[in-house]
Amino acid sequence: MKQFSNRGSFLLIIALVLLVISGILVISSRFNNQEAAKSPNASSSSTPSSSSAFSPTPTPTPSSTVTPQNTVKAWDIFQEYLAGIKAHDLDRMNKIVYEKIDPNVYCKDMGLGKDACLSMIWSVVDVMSKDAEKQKEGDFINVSEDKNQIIMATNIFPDGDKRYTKNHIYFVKSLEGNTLVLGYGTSSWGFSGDELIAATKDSDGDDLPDRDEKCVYGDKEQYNKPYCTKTNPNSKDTDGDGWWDSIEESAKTNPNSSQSHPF
Ligand SMILES: [Ca+2]
Ligand SMILES: [Ca+2]
Ligand SMILES: [Ca+2]
Repeated sequence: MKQFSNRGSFLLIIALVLLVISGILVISSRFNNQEAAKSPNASSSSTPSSSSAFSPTPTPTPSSTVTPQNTVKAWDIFQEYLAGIKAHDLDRMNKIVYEKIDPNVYCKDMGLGKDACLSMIWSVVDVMSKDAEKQKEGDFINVSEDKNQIIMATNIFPDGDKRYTKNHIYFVKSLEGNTLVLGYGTSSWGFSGDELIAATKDSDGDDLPDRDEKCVYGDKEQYNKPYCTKTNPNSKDTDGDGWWDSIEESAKTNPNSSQSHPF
């Protein structure tokens, strides 16, 4: 899964490993960058408090909400995913993630055998899950869903010394109607006020800041640039294939090509 944390270098490290691990990590790579500064520890983000939530951007209005095709809530699926990690049960985890992990091929390029590969995978994913386990369903108040995908996100909230954080969980729905975890991540910013508002403005509500879509950044966002998506900041689905820009970016499909999509 993904884990992202600050958009600083620290996450980059974690994200790289995690990305390898699964689609969940994918999300993190995107979220990681918006902060300029040092990287906080990915697992150090505090649980958001709705009472202290600071939302510099309007809460996205859920777009075309539909009844999920299966009766299991997305949040419960995410908890099952975390339980699979906690139990170090790869089969259990793979049943509900978008990007399956096969330890026989996953670490091939690293020259690791199956056992060493699994050990590496769990060591990385455990860090993410420990942070994710602290999250509360009620904090993910920004929910967008349609027939293909679900985005759950918290508001942006103060998180330590001059830092602001937002947590995100992405899901995609398979052709069979199963909801799969695409990624979990944390975005952090090391600045506030007008700079934070400008950096996090999301005109189309696809959970990608305008700046990431337009690839135009402020002075304190030097780490963002590798994550620019070159997508339309006024359309959740730039290529019109039914999959939102942020989902495609996390799933590693091309948000600018209707021929490329998760399913
Ligand atoms: Ca956007
Ligand atoms: Ca967009
Ligand atoms: Ca699309």
